[in-house]
Amino acid sequence: MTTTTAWIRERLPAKVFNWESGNKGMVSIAFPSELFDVETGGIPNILSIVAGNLFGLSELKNVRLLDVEFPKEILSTFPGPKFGVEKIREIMGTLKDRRPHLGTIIKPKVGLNPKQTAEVAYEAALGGVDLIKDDETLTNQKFCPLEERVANVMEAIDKAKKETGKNVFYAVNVTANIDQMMKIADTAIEHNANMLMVDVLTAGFSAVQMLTKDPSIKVPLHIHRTMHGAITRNPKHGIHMMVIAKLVRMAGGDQLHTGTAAGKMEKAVIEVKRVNDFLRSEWHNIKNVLPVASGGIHPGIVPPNIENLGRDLVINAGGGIHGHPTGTRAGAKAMRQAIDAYMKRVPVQEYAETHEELRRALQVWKYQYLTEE
Ligand code: CAP
Ligand code: MG
Repeated sequence: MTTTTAWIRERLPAKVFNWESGNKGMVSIAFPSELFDVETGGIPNILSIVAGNLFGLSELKNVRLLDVEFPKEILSTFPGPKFGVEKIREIMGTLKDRRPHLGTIIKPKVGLNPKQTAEVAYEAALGGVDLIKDDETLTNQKFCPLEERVANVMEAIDKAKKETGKNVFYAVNVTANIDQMMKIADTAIEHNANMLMVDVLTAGFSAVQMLTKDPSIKVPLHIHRTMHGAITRNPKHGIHMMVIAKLVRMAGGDQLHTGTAAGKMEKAVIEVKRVNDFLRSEWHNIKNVLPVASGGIHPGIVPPNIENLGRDLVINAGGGIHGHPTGTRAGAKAMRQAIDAYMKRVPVQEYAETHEELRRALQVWKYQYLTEE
């Protein structure tokens, strides 16, 4: 090409430094750090470079980005989580027993008004959940304006705390157009929101980083990965969840959906474990992240999820709580009882004999043995 220069030819090309032709064409590529603009371009620039046009090249029948490794000087420019697992456990008072946290998604996903949402939240809080979250599709719709919703739900959580003495997080979904997001996040914080949620793949990694970097945001960030299936699901083509997990950790997510060991969503349990182990591991002084298992979970499949995915985990249930025959509060209690049964190493069916809510739940949702595979 006539327009290129000696400097460009010398300094900028990426280099293949390992090619396992036998191994399905596993290739390792080194990109010179000069290629990146981490200060302003950040994660969007990184993705455009390492995960950009190659997926559309007709020469490549299939290509999958399995992992990325960053040098310290690039990682040190990213904020990382403000809280991490230990601080979140400290707030919830679970540092000692280290049981999994129980989360619930307000269901139905959309359609409830702020008052109705708060009533469901109140019941879930009295049932013993640690986290209540908006669903990924609920933001600031007219039938449930965010400002009113946050005010009502935080009031309900405070009322429940007077009865139980227990803290409960409410992850408010502030996913929005980027020029609106900070204003919406500030509104939520003004109404005492104690956690914010972002749909990272639809809003963008830099949206998460913007919230992390803002000194007025002093609450943990719950990261939902809706749309990830379009990118992560095909084992031959796309981007592995490990890449998304690393970028979310760099951008400052404190909790991240990573999949289940038993549930309704497509999964490769070994891969979910690997991603969870990374999120909880030491990584260049970047705080760790609490993985979230979610999707079709009910009390009958709590044991295989904890057994496979560990105790530093949020077990999240929407239908598995609000679908309980005697309502949300009983649904939450049944999930807590299933977690307690596991922590005490008692089979849930046996534990159900002396715990009514769990017994009713197991009549609706079948118990599943510890390991699926
Ligand atoms: C689960 C959920 C979550 C999924 C996301 C849903 O509800 O609220 O968004 O778990 O999947 O809308 O389906 P249920 P993942 O508990 O009622 O199934 O965590 O795999 O990203
Ligand atoms: Mg959802």
